[in-house]
Amino acid sequence: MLQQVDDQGSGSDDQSRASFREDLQEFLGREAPLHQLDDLTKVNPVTLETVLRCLQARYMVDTFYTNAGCTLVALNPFKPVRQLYTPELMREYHTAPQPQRLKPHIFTLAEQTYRNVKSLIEPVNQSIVVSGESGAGKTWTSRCLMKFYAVVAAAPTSWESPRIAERIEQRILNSNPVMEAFGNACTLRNNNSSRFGKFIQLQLNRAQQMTGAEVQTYLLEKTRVACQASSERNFHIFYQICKGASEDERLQWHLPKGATFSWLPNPERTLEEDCFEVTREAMLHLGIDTLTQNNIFKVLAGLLHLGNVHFADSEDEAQPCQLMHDAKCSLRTSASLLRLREDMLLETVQIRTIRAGRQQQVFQKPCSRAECDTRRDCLAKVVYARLFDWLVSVINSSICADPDSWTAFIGLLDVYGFESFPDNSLEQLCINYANEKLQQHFVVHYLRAQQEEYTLEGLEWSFVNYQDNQTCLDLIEGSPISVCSLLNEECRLNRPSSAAQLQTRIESALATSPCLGHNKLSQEPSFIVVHYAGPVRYLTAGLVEKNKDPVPPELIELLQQSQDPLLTVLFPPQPKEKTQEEPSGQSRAPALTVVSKFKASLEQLLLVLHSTTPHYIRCIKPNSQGQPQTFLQEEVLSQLEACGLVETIHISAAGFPIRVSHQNFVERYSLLRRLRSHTPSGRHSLCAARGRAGQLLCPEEATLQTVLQDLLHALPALTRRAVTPADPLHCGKTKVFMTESMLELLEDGRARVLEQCARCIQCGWRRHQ
Ligand code: AD9
Ligand code: MG
Repeated sequence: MLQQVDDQGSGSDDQSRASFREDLQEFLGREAPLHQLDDLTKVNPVTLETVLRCLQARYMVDTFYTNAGCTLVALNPFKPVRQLYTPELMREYHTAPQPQRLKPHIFTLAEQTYRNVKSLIEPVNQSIVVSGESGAGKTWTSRCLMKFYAVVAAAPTSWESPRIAERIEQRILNSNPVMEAFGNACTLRNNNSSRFGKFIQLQLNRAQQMTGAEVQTYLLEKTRVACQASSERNFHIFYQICKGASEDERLQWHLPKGATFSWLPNPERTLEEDCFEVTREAMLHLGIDTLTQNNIFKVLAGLLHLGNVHFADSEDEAQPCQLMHDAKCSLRTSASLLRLREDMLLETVQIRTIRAGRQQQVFQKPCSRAECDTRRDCLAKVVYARLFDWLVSVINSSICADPDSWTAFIGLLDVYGFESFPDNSLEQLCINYANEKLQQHFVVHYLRAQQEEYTLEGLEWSFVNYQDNQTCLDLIEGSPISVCSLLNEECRLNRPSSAAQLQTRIESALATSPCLGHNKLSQEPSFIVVHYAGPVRYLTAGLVEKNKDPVPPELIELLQQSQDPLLTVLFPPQPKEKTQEEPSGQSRAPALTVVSKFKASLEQLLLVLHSTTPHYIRCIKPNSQGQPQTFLQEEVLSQLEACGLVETIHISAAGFPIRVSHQNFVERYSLLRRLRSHTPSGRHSLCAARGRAGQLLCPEEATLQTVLQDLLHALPALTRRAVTPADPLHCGKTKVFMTESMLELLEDGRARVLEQCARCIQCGWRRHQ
């Protein structure tokens, strides 16, 4: 867990934490008008308790957004707050000369991000990273951000796109219900939990209009199709088709009312996410016609019936397992819905084909009951995963803009939040690994990079301690030995090993890692990783198999023979695999494991994020029951500790988020000096910030120095408000650093000069444009 930053080091930490917790109750009980503090950098002193107290005070008066320096904290209201997300409010934030003067909101951050695209901030591409634990509000927030851009960045209506539903912004918004229907599910933590990661790039043209978007997804939790933890559900779409199908469709898809399916647990729970009509409507607008939709739902119904195909233990190992008494009908229905031959479907699940020896001789071996179950599940998972990927590609082809039609993008990242269940497996390991990577991006990009850059640029700066999660990442993905490398090694060696052996291997190979927790109490073989957000126990049983994620080739060959139009697209017939024709003795390259693929995709994502100017929203869950008006201090506290919010506030309070190269600075602001000729000259007093700039001017940059001196003289007359010491501007060795308020002043001044110049023909204003 994150250590509180204190000068005494960690020795006194436990003690101070205990007394802190004792004092907390009393402290929070006191009445204080803290709800009016919009920025946590203004609480005094900035400590966990003051921050917590401020957030609680605001939450209780229905104020859900608070600035925390460079981050925006979003508390989940757990109730509809309609007036907070109206198009009118969006426009208000969009048109405000200084949106940061309005109440903190995701729209302030969204607008700032939008303006950055066009301003001098380098690089132009922007990203908004929405983080927080499961159920904290990331998906909700990203959806609202998309709606904001759909309003403010909409291209003017033209005769070409008369209907609102056909407009690109609307199509982009329509991708949400479709992706959530197929990729979200009800879990113990969240009724609408994202079971995949999503990065959407909103593409903008030179006029800052949204011309398209592109979605990239990360590792769908496909095991959920065939296996759901108790009290959890399958993906929403399965419930939608069972509850929302018409009588006619029920007949076609063999989904009579009241039918029970093993893969459809807890159907009696009705959620607001069970809205089939919304999904269908959105699919239609994305170009997925009714015929194709029906095909998709028919295949899904086929999978549900496949889940009811159960096997009995075989008494004779040489004989295939028999179907359970009532499974014959399910098999027949499933085969007919998937348009497969019933006998082939059964045989492929029951009998394994083994190719061995130099000649790749083919042997057939009946599977045990457990193996039959695994093969059946695998069939469903591979169909669902390919269907999901196909949907994403269809969505992309419907919303993606021509590369020539856009010049910059705003990326929105919404991944599955940190998860810790009583039993965790490879899915949670990947989810939490992704969250560690994002936390590191934040730490590296914002906290460390900011401090290092100040040093390099020769700025005076007092350093703030922060929690670096590199040691945890080393444990998960480091080289040469880490949890991932050990799992991959087991897959490569393909040796039979028990869950207990795997636990021993992990614990002994990684014993020196401070992030490997002690696993004394657990009955089942497992290991503990101490994540930045808390310790998580991972069961070792099944980890290697899940990491291999083997798909027997016979299953794919079976699906390639389906007569179903959709399955034909998902499983096109392939030319004979090359390896089979290779000279005997040459082994094929080992298949990539799940963690290797996931690691590669995360690295790709981080490369993109690093190439953008990032903005951060931290979603916080005020209570784990999803209750409105309930702020559980201990629960919020652990989230604040986990994300290092206090350190962020410390750094932001003293930091200069805007940095511009000398050249860009001079190019953009040297025209401010012209103001002298337009204002009653000689009457400017030195601005309040002059002393600050004076200390920091770099002598070798004569032009820059002149520009700075001149414009600091000019600013008071230029701006509509006084320059104060809270608007510092520092000149480093290669860049100019400033606060957002200083940038605002400069931009304001620039706009006024251009305005004046536009009226003054003599000054040849065109030159400034
Ligand atoms: V997970 O990591 O995908 O499991 P998220 O995405 O962080 O999680 P989500 O956005 O799905 O959480 O929010 C959970 C629920 O909180 C939503 O279904 C809403 O019911 C509720 N929520 C979240 N934000 C808001 C809000 N701003 N206003 C009202 C909200 N309700
Ligand atoms: Mg989500």
